[in-house]
Amino acid sequence: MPDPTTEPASPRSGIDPGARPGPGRALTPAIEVHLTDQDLRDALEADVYEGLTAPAKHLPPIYFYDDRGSRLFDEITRLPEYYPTRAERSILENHAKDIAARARATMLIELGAGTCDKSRVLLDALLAEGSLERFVPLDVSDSTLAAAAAALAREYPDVSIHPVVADFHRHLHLLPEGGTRLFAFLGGTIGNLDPEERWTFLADLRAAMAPQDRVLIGTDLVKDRSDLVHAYDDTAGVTAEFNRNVLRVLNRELRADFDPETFEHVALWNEEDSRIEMRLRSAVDQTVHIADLDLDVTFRSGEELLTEISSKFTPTGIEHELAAAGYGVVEAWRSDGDEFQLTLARPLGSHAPDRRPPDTGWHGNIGPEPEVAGP
Ligand code: AVJ
Repeated sequence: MPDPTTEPASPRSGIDPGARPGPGRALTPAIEVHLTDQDLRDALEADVYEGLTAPAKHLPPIYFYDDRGSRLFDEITRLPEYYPTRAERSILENHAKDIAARARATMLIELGAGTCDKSRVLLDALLAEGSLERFVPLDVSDSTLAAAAAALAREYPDVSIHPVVADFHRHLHLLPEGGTRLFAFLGGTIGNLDPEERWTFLADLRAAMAPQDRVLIGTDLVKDRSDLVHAYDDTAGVTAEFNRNVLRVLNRELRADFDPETFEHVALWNEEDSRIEMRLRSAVDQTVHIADLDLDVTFRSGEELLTEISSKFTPTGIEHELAAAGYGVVEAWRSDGDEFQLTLARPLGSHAPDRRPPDTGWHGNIGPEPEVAGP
């Protein structure tokens, strides 16, 4: 990996940064780019090669989200079975004022902002609090960000909108500094990370934070296992299509020849690691060719490909994991029925913790990848 401190930030839209829209002027915001199309392409090739040649096949969940995948995810958020989005939104709507009063942020930085849907609730509250000057949505997708930023610039003419195309695993130290920042990591996306990845992410963020900065994290909570499984295996089959969509993405981007219909959607609750796992199970013995990687991948009938983990947390676990990464909980808010939690945390101590994860995460030991071999 190149040293990120030497990576140039190139304004992609061609707008002179010196002529950026100030308060009261709603022009198309210039985008700060730390991640190029070539970086994304390199990562895709490396991730897919590594994941599909591993003994227990796996793919990172980020590749679900092309245009079709993003639309399917949007549909998921409206399914009767999928409670997390509604639960998080209800917390935001009920407590945005408290969050804003606690954070008093001049800058809201949203990690994995996507369409910036949820940002508006926080933006409104921080504006009402009278502190907000700037909004920095961060995402890996420049097209999504550009559209969202343009809309926000029109809706919030008094807020400086500063979209950043970057990867929150690598570029946290390159984000705008100064004032009082509120980092928001919503949607339960942190649940896609395993305990070690969470520790690394939290420690990186901690290292980038000033004492007055705060972070707001959305986490799905442990609950009845059948409610959990149904949220990831809906009767309309939308989540199944979303899961299989990653194969369509590989077909298009890497000239692979997956037949998505030969893979069954599997959602299971892994009790030991406290997470939902989505997998694709090959219904037949088959060999898939991935032309751009010059790679043949064989699947035995029944063999499973791990496509996503979605970790579920307990309030104490969240507190412990935050403490291990150098944070103290300021306040936590839960939705009705304790389905979901938003936690506001602050950096503790004068510097970041050791660059080494602790032995235990929010759920005990960091174990190896689960067995996903077929019968
Ligand atoms: C966007 C990662 C929070 O884990 O619940 C929804 C993605 N996957 N249904 C989640 C997802 C299947 C979602 N996150």
